[in-house]
Amino acid sequence: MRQRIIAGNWKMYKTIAEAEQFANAVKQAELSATVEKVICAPFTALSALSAILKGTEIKLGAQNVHFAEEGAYTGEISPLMLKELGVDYVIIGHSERRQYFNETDETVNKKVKAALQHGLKPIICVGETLAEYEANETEAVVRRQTEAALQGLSAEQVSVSVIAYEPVWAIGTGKSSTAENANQTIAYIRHVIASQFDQDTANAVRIQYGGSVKPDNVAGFLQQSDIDGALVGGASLTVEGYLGLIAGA
Ligand code: G2H
Repeated sequence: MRQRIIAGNWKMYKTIAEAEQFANAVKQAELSATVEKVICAPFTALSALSAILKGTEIKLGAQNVHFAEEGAYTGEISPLMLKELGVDYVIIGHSERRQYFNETDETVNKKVKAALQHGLKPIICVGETLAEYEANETEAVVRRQTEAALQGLSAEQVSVSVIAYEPVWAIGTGKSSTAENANQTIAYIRHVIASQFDQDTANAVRIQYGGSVKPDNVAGFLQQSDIDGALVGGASLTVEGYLGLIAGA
């Protein structure tokens, strides 16, 4: 049985004060124990959130990491530094990073390996652009991205990783994929993992859908056979939204 996982991806939103206000409010709420709950916040808010969320069921995530432990990499944050802050999860290879910050399949793979070596669980993002979708290349793209991201990992490392399928054309646009379409692609990703590793590993890995998920459509996605959760941007930014997503899951 795969535990469902709802992860908020705050992107470049919220000051420390705003993050603290959010966490103090969410902490008071009754949250479903069956769903794993994660907040992926900007680096600057991680320390404050870590202190507030300590001892709660809400886990902390970052949105990027460098692959080296330390070094002359101006402006970067290492997996060791995230671990020290009490971070459990890290988003790797989000399409915004692939699009605006030259993230490649190769750097994604290096970051995934580094995260796992330091006890951080990666949330690995894959997904096709609108042009690729229209050219019927969805399966080829998610196959390439998934195989590259997981290359060189052990089956055990893959089992604790999370994949997020986010069709780029559905991100922040209000256009979500249909639950059936998303499920079909996610089942295909599981099939890719079964070929690359084995069926048990493919059955263990959790695969989220992401792209304009909201409290009122999250249940439809999670009812599908292969969708184990959601990675949510916009709708996770308000306390009501985040609680609604968890309740809906
Ligand atoms: C996709 C998603 C979160 P949104 O980027 O990763 O954002 O839910 O705003 O489409």
